[in-house]
Amino acid sequence: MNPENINREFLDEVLSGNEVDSYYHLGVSSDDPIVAEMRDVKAVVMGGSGGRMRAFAEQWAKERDGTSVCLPKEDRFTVCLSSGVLFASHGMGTPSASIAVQELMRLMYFAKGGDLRELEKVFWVRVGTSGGVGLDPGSVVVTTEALMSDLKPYRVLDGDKGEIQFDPNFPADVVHGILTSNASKNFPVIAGKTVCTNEFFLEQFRLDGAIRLTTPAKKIEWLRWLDSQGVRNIEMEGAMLAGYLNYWGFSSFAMICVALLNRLEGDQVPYTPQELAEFSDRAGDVMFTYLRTLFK
Ligand code: R2B
Ligand code: URA
Repeated sequence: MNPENINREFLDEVLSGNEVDSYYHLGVSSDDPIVAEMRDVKAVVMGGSGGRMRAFAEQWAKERDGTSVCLPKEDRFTVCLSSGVLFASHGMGTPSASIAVQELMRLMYFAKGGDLRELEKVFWVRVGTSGGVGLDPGSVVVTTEALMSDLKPYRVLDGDKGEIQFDPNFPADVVHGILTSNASKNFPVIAGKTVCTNEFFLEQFRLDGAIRLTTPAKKIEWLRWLDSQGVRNIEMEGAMLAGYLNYWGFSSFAMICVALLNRLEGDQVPYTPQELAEFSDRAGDVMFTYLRTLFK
């Protein structure tokens, strides 16, 4: 961990009981009894949709002969504690997901009593959907590096003083572990770079938005450039996720996304809810296969 990058000025006041931390968007506070039950959490699994996270938590509880308890306030995010794993939704896009990730990091710091050796053992993973770059729909991508649409790392504005940049890398040993534990799946599971955009239509060079700022030729040029740089898929949260987890110095985290379509062939996501669920389940399947190896 990087203790110098952890906001201990605030977080240690909470630990010592001088302050109560309200994880406002998660709907829980540091003095809530359920937080004490999170002491043994080994993994935080995140995904965009609350319904999917709740279903994952129930699936995990059943598999582990345990129970799943979800926090009562679900109007922003759904968070369920299930047999040593926290399943949490983060909504769509970096602004939403950054709130979930920061509150979950604070929550884990408190739940682990500020013990950095215990905190470091927590495995973080985002399971999601994406647009593939030159991939067959249904392929699963394990991200090696997540960059913004200009292939530069995640940045936040520093007022009028420029930008602050974050580390875009995902730990290579975890990527390797996910690939090897999933070697016998009957669909492709590959490693590659991921582009993380701030917009589903404009920054992903779609031709089917209400607003269109690109042309078919410019879109293909951007996608071919991504392809030539080793980018395999496009989504909307990964660069921030890698950046924030690297900032605190976590060493075990990943992003696993199914490609719903090949962007070189189109922009629309034309599937029925059932087909979509089947594709999304593949990312969950890959995640659970790896998660089980951590609970052996
Ligand atoms: C993938 O899919 C969502 C947009 O449809 C977004 O949250 C993402 O990263
Ligand atoms: N999610 C994205 O961000 N882009 C896609 O094309 C599909 C899912």
